Amino acid sequence: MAAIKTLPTGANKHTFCPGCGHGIVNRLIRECIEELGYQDNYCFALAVGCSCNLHSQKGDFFQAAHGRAGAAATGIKRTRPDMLVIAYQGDGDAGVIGLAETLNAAYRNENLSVIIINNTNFGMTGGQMSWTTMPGEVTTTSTAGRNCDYNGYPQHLPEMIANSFSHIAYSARGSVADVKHIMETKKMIKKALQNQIDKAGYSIVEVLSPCPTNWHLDPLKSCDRIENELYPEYPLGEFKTREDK
Ligand SMILES: Cc1ncc(C[n+]2csc(CCOP(=O)(O)OP(=O)(O)O)c2C)c(N)n1
Ligand code: SF4
Repeated sequence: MAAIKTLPTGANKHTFCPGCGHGIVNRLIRECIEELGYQDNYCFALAVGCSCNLHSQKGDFFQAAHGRAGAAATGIKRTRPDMLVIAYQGDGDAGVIGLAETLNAAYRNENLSVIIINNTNFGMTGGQMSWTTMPGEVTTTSTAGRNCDYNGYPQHLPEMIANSFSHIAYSARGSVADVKHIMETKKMIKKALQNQIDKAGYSIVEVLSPCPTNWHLDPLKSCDRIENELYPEYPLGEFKTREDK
């Protein structure tokens, strides 16, 4: 029997928790890489966090120090401009500890594709509060619920970058909570990669992603939470496109 669909090049059995959105996003990125013909010429600049699980996949990876994937990706891209370079990070890595590197890479309009997983917590280390944690959300470091007057309010990195650096190529937010949004997110990721191929400059895609383990919800209820709680705080869509330039 002929195969009608196979795994994209480099995809391997992953080591994320069951129901985690990281695995879906990884699959989307790999499909896009292959569809764009870059399966033999790409490199991930990997964040510290659950992103590290990408080491279970095949391909080229550079393990950056925590928060430094924006700087590491810059170095790789400047050294190998022919290579498709993807900074793959969590919200804690890109926003909390790595904000300087993230903003400066965008400010310099580095020709990069940055994919950020927003799961509203520091997943790998046990679910601590991140800057994306929702108001009132209970985490291991906000046990009474996030008090925004004391801890600050949720931050919106794609909007922040789109509003601050109008010269970048692309800024968007997607979701992997259901099939429709997974397909829309794939289009966003593909645009971010195509922009890099076209030397259009910096592209960032944040993806709302379930973390069933630290949310203490089953995978389906985690997707419901994204739809019901996260969409009002984190609107989906494109905040900056090449056409706006
Ligand atoms: C310099 C440094 N500080 C802290 C840590 C501990 N640490 C490892 S992963 C992580 C949080 C990652 O959270 P996030 O970026 O949101 O990614 P997720 O795991 O949720 O995908 C932290 C604080 C570290 N490894 N290095
Ligand atoms: S801890 Fe959360 S983000 Fe990390 S692999 Fe598990 S479900 Fe995914």
